[in-house]
This record gives sequence, structure tokens and C-alpha cells, in this order.
Amino acid sequence: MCKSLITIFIALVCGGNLSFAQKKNVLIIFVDDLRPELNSFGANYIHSPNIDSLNARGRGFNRHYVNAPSCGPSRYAFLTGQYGLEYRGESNQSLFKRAEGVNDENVSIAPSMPEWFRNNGYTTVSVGKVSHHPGGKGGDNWNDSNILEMPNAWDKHIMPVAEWESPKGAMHGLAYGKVRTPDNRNIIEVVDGNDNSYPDGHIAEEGLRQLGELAKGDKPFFLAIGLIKPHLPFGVPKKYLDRYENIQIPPALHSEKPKGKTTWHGSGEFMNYNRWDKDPREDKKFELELKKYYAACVSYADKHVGDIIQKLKKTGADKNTIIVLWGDHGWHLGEHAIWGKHSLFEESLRSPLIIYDPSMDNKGQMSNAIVESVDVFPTLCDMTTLPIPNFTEGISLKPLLDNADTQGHEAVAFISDATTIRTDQYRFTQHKNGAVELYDHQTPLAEQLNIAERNPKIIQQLRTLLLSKTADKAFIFSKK
Ligand SMILES: [Ca+2]
Repeated sequence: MCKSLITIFIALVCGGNLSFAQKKNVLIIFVDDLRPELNSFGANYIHSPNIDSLNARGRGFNRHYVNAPSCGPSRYAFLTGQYGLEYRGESNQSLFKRAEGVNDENVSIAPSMPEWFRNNGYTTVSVGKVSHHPGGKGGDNWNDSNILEMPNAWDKHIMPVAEWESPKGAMHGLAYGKVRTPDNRNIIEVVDGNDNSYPDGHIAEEGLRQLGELAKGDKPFFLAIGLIKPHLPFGVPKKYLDRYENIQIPPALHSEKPKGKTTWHGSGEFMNYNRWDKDPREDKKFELELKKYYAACVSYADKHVGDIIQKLKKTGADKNTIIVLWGDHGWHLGEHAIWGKHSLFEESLRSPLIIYDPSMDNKGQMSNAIVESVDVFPTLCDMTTLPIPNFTEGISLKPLLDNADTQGHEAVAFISDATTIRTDQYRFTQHKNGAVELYDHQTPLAEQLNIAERNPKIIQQLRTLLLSKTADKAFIFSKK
């Protein structure tokens, strides 16, 4: 009796509904290393009908920036609503480092987004690569149940490893269970097989299974499904590559290596693959071939996005489910002579974000406002009428969902030895060694011309803004 009264009281406080079942469900689809290389984001040579269809029904954010240009720290920011500057230098270990604090009763760590939803009556499930390690476990093969990346976050966190045998093996898996090794690491691969030739087929299937079960439950659900492609290696079933056989893919718009101190790097992650001694920075034919493989991997991921959304519709839960699609960072396909991510240029930081709510107005209108990944946590709380936590560093995007013309705000991002802020007009980057970069996006050369030297006043203003947005943590650089 007493318990049911408390339940009703909590339900009333949490938004006026009489039961949790009336809360909107949340379905988040993570796509690894997906830059806005999508038809509806302007890359008209890409076949991405399912993501485009979601975009046409929801709100696409044309200037969404991640808070770090690498998988681990970017997912940290998205999943906690905090920049995570205190973990800079931890790179893909940042959520594990946070978990050490969560597991220490003498340390107070704010709940993550899934934990917040779980504490507020949601069933939370992750499938695939949601946090950095697919399945969310540590250890040598990323399958040690005693080492969790996000303690308390999930009711279930699943990684179907199929014939790859472990989450670590599946992460960079080649076709049919082959695991990437120093001797077996071709950068591109094509097989005449079905969708399950690569791990994403299995992740999507498990995602559909979980979706079916969750839709039957009496609690609202928070389901995150993380696809691994188009992450390297660019391996893909042939039918997706065939789509690009007669398609002209344009070369990189600006492929020159930048002068002076920047966050340019030599693309070690990429160059480490077997490339048959070819370098796309010098070999135009190879450049275009790689871009086709990236495109094919996007189409392969898009197919799974379509299956997940179809399944949601079949369950009937679509009428009460918010859908988010998020790329965990951008990717240079040769721009600034970089192949990969990890820089603080636009190409590494800009990624697709789409938010769909069945009840929203002005569907399909793209927002051109600057927004950042830490905004998603407060936004989803706002949309589901959960309390908006006071510890997130983001801002609810609900006003932008209500009206696509609403203004955004500056976006912060960092790597271990530099921090950047993007405003409507500028990108300002401060390096640990004191060097600065300033780019004016209202000029044609944009990030190809560093104008820092003749604009000390603008730099001072942007530095102050950056410090205020990060509670002064922007320039606490790692000791590495
Ligand atoms: Ca990634």
C-alpha cells in the first residue's frame, strides 16, 4: 500500500503521468566514425536512404560537433553529458577511469545518462559499441565481467561476438570471424556475403531482438544500439560496394598539409594497415577507391539503421519512442592531408546528429545551429519530462526541436594537448605549448588559413569564452 503510494507520488513528480509506461522510450543508434557523409547532409553521391528518411521525419543538426575527435572520449561526453576534461590523456580508457571513481565509495561521480534514466524508472539496454568497448567490459579480450566501463548504467549490456569470439576480436573484425592481427590487417576488404559477414549484422539482429522484448515490457525503455562500421578496416559485403561502381565520388576539397603548428597528424591508425604500399595522399586512384569503400560501409550501416527503425514500427512502440542517431566523431577522407580522426579540425569534429520525436512539428527541417554532443543528455531528459540534471555541461536542444531556426551555442572539443572552441564565425584552438590557431569560417579559406597573428583581441575573447564554458578546465593539459 505504502509502496504504491510512493510510486504514484514519484510518477506525479516526474512529469504528471500516472505510470512510467507513459513516458517516451528512447532509442539511440550510435554509428562509429560516421562523418556527415550522408545524402541528406549534402553528400549526394551517398546511398543512405534510411538515415535520410529519419532525417526527413526528425531534426538533423547540420553543425553538430563532438567534444573529442576519438571514440572513447567522445562517447564519454555523449554518455555523461560532461566534457571529461579531467580525463584528457586517458583517451579510450576515459570511461574506465571514471568507473574507478564510481566503484570507490569515497568518490562521488555523477550518474551517466543511462544510469539517470535507469534511476528514473527506465529499463536500460546497450547492444554493440555504445561505450568504447563493445559490450562495455574490460580485460584482455574486453569480456571480463568484473571490469565494467559504465557501472550501474545498464540492465543489460550485450555484445554478440559470433565467430569473432570476443568483443575485441569483433571490434576490428574482418569477414567471417577473422580477427585483425599484425599479419592480417588489410585496410579494405570486400566479400560476396550477406550482412552477417561482419559483426554489425549480428549487432543489428541482437538489437532487433532486444527491441522486441523491451516493447513488450511495462516499463519505458532506453535502448542504445552501436554499429561499428564505417570504422576501419573498410570491409563490406559486395552488394554495398557495387552500388558505387558507376558513381563519381569527388576527391578531398583541400588535401594540402597545413603549415605551422596545428593538430595535423600522420594518420598512424590508418597507415598501420596493409595498404599494399599505396598512400592516398599521393595516389589519387587509391584515394577515390578508399572513399568508395567508406561510402559502401556507410550504406551497410544505413541498412541496419533501416532494419532497426522498421522493427520499432512493427512493435508499435514507434508512436511513443524518441530516436537519436549519432556519429561519434567525424573523419578526414584526405582533407588537410589526414586520413582518420584525432585532429581538432572541422572534419574530425563535425558529425551527424538527428533527433526524432513522433510528436514534433516542422519535421525534416535541418537546424544550422551549432550544438555539441554533451547537449543530448539534457535534451532527452527534457523530451521525456525527466528531471534535467544540474551536472551536465550541455544545454537542452528542445527549443531547436520546437523551432529549427533557434540559435545554438559554442562547441568545445579537446585532444590531450590542445583545446578548441567553435563559434558561429570562428574556430579557436589553444595548444599546450602556447601555439594558437584561429580560423574564420566566414571566409572561403576557413581552416586553411590561420589568422591568429593579426587578431589578438578575438583570441582573448574566445579564450575567455572557452574558459567560462569549461569551468576553467580548458587548459589543464595532461602530463603526457
Ligand atoms: Ca569512433
